[in-house]
Amino acid sequence: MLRFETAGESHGECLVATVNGLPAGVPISLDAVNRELWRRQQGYGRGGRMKIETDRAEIVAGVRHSHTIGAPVAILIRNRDWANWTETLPVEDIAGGEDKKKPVTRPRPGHADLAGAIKYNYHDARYILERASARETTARVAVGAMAKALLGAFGIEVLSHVIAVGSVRLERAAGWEELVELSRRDEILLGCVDAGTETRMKAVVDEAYRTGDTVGGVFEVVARGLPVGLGSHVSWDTRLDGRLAQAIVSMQAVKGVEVGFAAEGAASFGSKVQDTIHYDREGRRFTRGANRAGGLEGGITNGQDVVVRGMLKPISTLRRPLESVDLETREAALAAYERSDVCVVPAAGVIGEAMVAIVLAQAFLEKFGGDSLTETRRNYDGYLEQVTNY
Ligand code: EPS
Repeated sequence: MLRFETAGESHGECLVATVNGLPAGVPISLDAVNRELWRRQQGYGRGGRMKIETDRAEIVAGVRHSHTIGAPVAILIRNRDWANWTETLPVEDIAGGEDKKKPVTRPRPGHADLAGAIKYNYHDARYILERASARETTARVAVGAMAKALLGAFGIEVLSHVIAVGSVRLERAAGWEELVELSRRDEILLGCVDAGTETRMKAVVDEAYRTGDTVGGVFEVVARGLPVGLGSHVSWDTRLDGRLAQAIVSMQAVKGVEVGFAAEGAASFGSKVQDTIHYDREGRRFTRGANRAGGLEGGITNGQDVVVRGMLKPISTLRRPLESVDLETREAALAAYERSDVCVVPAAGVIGEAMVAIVLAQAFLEKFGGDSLTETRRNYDGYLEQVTNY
C-alpha cells in the first residue's frame, strides 16, 4: 500500500514527508522534484513569503543512485523563513520565551484559527495556523513528484490548468498539448491556457490587491494514459472518484470538487450527459462519444482522461480584515493580518496534480502490486494483454 505522511509547521525548521510502499527501481530525479516545487511557488497573486522561500527537496532515505530502493522515502524541505522565527517557535522553552511569542488572538474567519484553538485548548491560534497553513502542501507536491515518477514509468501523465479566477472563466476546452506547453513554461502568470482569459483573470487579482481582498477560483487536473480498471464499484471506499474527491477537498482552501462535468450534468438531461459507447472493429477497442464523466464510471477508470476540478474559496487572510472576536478579551476585534497571498489558484493546480497523482499511484499499485518496478511491469503487461484480448 502506498502511504505518505507530512510533518512541519509554516514557520518551523522544515517540512518533512515520508512515503512508504513505492516499489524498488522507480527512477527519481531531484531536478524533477524541485521543478514541481518551483511550479507550486509561482503565480500572480502570491504574497511576500514566496520571495523568501526557494523550495528545494533533500531526499534523505529510500532513494540511491537515482532510484527508489523499496524502503521508505524521506524528504526534507527547509523553511528559509525559519531564521526569522527561531525565538518565536523554539523546540525547547527559552528564557523570556513568553515575550517572544507572536500570539494570534483574533481568529480569521475561514481559517482553522478559531475551531482549532477551541479544539486544542489554546487562547492563541499560533500553533493552529502554523500547521493548518498551505505551506504544508510543499511536502505533498514533493510526494506527488514521486507518484508522478511511478506513473510516468507506465506512460501516465498528470497535468493541470486554471479554468477560473473569481468570476472570470475559461470558456473553451483546453487541448492536452496546451497543458503540456503550460507545464513547461518558465514564467507562470495565472496558469490559464488562453492568453486573453488570463489577462482578464489578472485584472481580477489586481482588483483584489487594490481593495485589500482575496480571490479564489477553479483548477482542473487531467490524467492521461490510464488503463481501464483502476478503482472499483464494489465498495464505497474503493470507488476511485470518491477517493480523488477526498484528496482534492483535503487541500487548504478547497471547498468543492467536480469529477468530469458534474455541475453542467446536474443541470442537463441524461440523454445529453452520458458518454455514448461505440466500437472500433479495426482497432478492436471501445470508443466513447465524449468524456463528460471525467474518465470514471462506477468509480472505475474507463480508459479516458481522468478530469477532476477543485474549487477554491478566496483565502482567508485579508489585508482589510473581517469582523472577529479577541480570544482573550471576547471583545469585537478585526481579524489578524501580517502578510498574505491574494490569489493561489495556479499553485493549487500544481498541488491538485500531486494529490491526483498520489491517489492514482495508490490505485495503480493496489491493482498491479510488486516489490520491484520489474514485477509491477510484468503484472501490468499481463493485465493489458487481457484487456487487449477482451
Ligand atoms: C499561509 C500564509 C502565508 C502563505 C502560506 C500559506 O504564509 P506567511 O504567513 O508566512 O506569509 O505564504 O503559503 C506558503 C508559505 C506556501 O509555501 O505556500 C497560510 O496561512 O495558509
